[in-house]
Amino acid sequence: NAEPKPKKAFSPSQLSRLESLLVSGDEFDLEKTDMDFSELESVLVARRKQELCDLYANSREHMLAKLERDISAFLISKGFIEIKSSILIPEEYILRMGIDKDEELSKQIFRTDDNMCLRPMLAPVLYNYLARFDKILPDPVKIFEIGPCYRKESDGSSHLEEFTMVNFCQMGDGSTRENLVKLLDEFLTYLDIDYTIEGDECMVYGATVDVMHGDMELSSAVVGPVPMDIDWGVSKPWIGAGFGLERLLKARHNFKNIKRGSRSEFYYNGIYTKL
Ligand code: ATP
Ligand code: 9VF
Ligand code: MG
Repeated sequence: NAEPKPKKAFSPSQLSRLESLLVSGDEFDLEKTDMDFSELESVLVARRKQELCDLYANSREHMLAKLERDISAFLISKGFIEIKSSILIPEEYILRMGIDKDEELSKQIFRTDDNMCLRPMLAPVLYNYLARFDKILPDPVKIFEIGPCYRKESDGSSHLEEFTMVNFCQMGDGSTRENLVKLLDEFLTYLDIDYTIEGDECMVYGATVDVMHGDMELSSAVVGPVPMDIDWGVSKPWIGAGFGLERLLKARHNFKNIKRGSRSEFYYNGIYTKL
């Protein structure tokens, strides 16, 4: 008739160590387990080492890089041409996107010297490509870019200061809300991620079509034209969407924190590497 062992509370540093080691597939509940710290730690360390060895033996692909390759392949197969532009952009592009000095997003910009900044979004250079390719390529013009973006952020588990965006857009024939929603569905079905669609408002574009995974925004998508198009030399209807790749990974792998799937010194494919 054994009494249940009283649960020993972990110290804050033990809890943080165990939380780093834990992945969503583990069965342990840190609130309820009666295992002691070193027993649990050694089980988790052994599992994580095994998983990293399996990765090394079998795939050797970084999940963020792999997701970028998969998204590129998907969009290229749908007729979008891949762009790689500079991460450093003129600060003036921020203003021209309608983001005034006193706006929240303006305060989030990492500025460098010479009136340049780290891009917080891909849209400005994509606008320039649309304007130039419209004189060269047949209609509709379909383009995309995937790459790092930077914003000063203060809150937690779904925001990174360095994240990866994909922005795809189509200008000209077929730029309807119906085609946008169809493309978003094909994209998320291809990635095998559940989603819902919500209407939202943002200061840059006005009305947006937001793609949600539970409470987390995966994407803001827009049906143009919008008034600022004229400042970018664009005068045809367009549709476009911007997704954060680390948020897609967080949704797909059920990560508690977005940093598990980000560029990181400490996590490799969601696995803590201080083992
Ligand atoms: P939020 O309101 O969640 O801060 P946002 O509406 O400011 O995001 P957008 O400008 O619409 O973000 O950017 C398009 C997409 O880029 C977002 O839907 C999200 O997936 C991703 N994203 C934006 N900011 C971040 C960030 N700091 N960290 C990770 N992903 C981000
Ligand atoms: C929607 C997310 C302005 C014609 C080059 C394409 C879009 C993407 C919104 C992004 C942003 N817009 N972070 O525009 O696809 O710009 O706020 Si275009
Ligand atoms: Mg948004």
